[in-house]
Amino acid sequence: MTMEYEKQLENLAINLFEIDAVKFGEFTTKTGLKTPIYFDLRVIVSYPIIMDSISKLLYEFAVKDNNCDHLCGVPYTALPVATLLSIKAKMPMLMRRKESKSYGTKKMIEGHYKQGDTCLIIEDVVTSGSSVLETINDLRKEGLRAEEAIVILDREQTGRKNLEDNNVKLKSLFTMTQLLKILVANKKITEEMSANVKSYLQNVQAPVIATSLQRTLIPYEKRAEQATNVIAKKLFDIMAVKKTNLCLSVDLTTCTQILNLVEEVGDHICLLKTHVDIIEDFHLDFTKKIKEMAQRHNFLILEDRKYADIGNTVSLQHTKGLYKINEWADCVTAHSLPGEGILKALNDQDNERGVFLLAEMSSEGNLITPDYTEATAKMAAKYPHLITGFVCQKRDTFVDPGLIQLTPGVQLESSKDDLGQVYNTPEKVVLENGADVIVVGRGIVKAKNPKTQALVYKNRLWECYEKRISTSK
Ligand code: 5IU
Repeated sequence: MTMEYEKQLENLAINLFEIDAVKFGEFTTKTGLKTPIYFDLRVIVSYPIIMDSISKLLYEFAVKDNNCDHLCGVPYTALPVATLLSIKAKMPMLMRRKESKSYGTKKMIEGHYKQGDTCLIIEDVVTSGSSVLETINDLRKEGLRAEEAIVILDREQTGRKNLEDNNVKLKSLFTMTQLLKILVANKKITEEMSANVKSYLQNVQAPVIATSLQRTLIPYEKRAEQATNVIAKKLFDIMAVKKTNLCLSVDLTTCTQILNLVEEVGDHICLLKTHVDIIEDFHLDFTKKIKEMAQRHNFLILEDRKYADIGNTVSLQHTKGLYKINEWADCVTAHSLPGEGILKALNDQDNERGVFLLAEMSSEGNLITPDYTEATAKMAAKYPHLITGFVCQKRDTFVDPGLIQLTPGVQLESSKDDLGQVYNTPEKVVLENGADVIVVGRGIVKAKNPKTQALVYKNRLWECYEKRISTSK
């Protein structure tokens, strides 16, 4: 860095002190903690010359040579700063809404962008990194890549680590240590005050934020120990023992076809997913046979029933009629749409059972919004003993390592079907999107040799998982 730059940085530190953007003394934080230092960078909007110097310094320091497609300020303080940088760097800006949306499909991110675009984050002060992560999570939900953040000041209280854990690199104009040094050298604060602030910051570290990325770096056998639902625990154990995260979606229409295929591939799967209502010659004897196979080959059974009615009806659908699903399925899928009643109906205390709640779908044009996904995760959190995990497409859906991400829409041969299904590769769903158990249907069922193909999927998916957990070592 040039002398000129250093000088400007020093001037900025002094200016921030003089306008009371940084204050020393005894303050009480929002959470009731006493602190000897307090930042309020919101006041900078009243000082256009300081705004100008902040944006010039940030531009020189981190924006000029950055190749991101967009930049986005964390609301609110950083918004005007981001605007100035966007104009200076001719880098298009995105805006994230802070308020929760009041109606359906209103977007959280404003501006024009496409999936896979990169976005640089601008923030004023980082303490734990949680505000930066909130903005990043919303951007990631929209398919944007946000892996770099620049801030005016890093308080050096775990923010950097929390961001790194979420695959975000942090650059700061000042660290707290640098800021204190400048202020002491310019006789704005005493040595004692500086030492006082440093010891405070060392003792009061911001909490480490549990993240959805961390969950995906933990091996299945460890996650089994953290599972509350018995079926999640069993499934994690089976995956670790059999070294497979493959779920076969056996969408065939006669009992014999299903039983023959499962006999062939049973050793390669951890979970068998059925649609019992598509079987033309269904009889309860079939469920006995499939259960016997599940025991022999050590896999669990998921009836992909996608319950979506009021609790009372779901309770009847689950226990009565032709299929008696509650008697043989280890777990079922359900929509969160009708509300909690559906979970109350499925909350069978007497048996070891689980529910995968639908938080997202793989099909083109489905109406699920990021808000719906978030509300689904919140609803699940109230039934920890019942919920095995989520059927979803993206890692950000949940944080708890004891839950399982079940992801359908995987095929090696094609990228979609004629009826709206969208396929991804094993690499994409496991490494990028955080899938734990991966559903493959026609990729295996319609293959010339399903047994060989099941092995191909099993090996490729497991390699992806091993690669994923190895990045944490
Ligand atoms: N399935 C999806 N996408 C979803 C949900 C379920 O494909 O979002 I929720 C089911 C449908 C089918 C299986 O039974 O997973 C995928 O089969 P194919 O791999 O043949 O597309």
